[in-house]
Amino acid sequence: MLTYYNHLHSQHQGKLEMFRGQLVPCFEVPARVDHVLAELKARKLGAILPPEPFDDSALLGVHSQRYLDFLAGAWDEWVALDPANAQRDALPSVWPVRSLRSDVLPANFAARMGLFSMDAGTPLTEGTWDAARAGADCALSAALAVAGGERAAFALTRPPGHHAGADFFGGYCFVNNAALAAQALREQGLDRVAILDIDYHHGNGTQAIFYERPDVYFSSIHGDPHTEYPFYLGYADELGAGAGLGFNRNWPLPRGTGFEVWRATLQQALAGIAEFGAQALVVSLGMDTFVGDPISGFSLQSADYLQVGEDLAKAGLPTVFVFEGGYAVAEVGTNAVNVLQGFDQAA
Ligand code: OKP
Ligand code: ZN
Repeated sequence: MLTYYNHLHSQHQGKLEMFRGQLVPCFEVPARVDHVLAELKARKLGAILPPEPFDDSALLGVHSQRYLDFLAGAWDEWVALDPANAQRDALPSVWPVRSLRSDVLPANFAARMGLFSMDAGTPLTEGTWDAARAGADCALSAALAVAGGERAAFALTRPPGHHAGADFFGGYCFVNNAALAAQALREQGLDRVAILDIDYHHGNGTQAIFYERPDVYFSSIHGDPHTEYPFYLGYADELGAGAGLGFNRNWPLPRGTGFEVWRATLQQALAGIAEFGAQALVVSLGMDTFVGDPISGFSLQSADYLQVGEDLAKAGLPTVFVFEGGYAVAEVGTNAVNVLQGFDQAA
């Protein structure tokens, strides 16, 4: 397994997120990726490389120009409001819900924070853009490696990406790395690309980006959005729209779901991907399905992840793994690398 490691990931280090009326310490911390990196090295899973640099235009296949411009300049705008802001992260507090306009770009910074976001749990920090931008390079590098003949590659990066849409951040995500990888595979000449999202949370951003497209099939197994974040997307009746109808599948499962049911669902999702005729697979690899995850509700055990990797390998597709969630920090390295090792060991 070839790994592209985001050496700038720790530039994004949120302090506090809004939760039940309080600001609480962020769950999405740099140590998550540090543990995965350490475990990859300990098990000698393969080369660990810095990403190739890609031009900013590579992000435009997935994100809007005005959103990327906002992200790139947001920190400086935030500090310009008040020099004391340099000591605290930026969080949104107002949003254009139904009946309010999102076509107008307000001059007010708080108004634009809300326009380009979906929750108050995703702090934007001094280094957020640099970290997220380098993460995009990792995802694109992994996709190009796989398009060039590698069996698999892993984009080891944070912040995660699958909640980020074409023009919004949220759910700890800013740049949609999995979507960038899928789009890059398409541009490398693969006609049919599948994204399998196995993070505990529905990949609403990825789904939305490809919802009307028949060339990128999106399938997600996740906690039922009736009770779990992101709440407003991820239901089983979301099958795609327009030309994309039939190319989106959601597999919501109740809190408490264990490996037996989860794995049977994985087999169904993989059957759909096979039927689609995918030529390459992008896996949004969230490790928050783990029983010990502090913000999630499934009960997979560490050893189960070896089996997950093996099951993914049986799809027989060139595969890009993109790191997403997983907040049981002490175990996230073991669990993530179990998936990758299970994949590598399956012939
Ligand atoms: C990101 B990814 C916990 C609130 C959780 C957002 C969850 C984002 C998960 N106090 N809110 O999919 O792992
Ligand atoms: Zn998650």
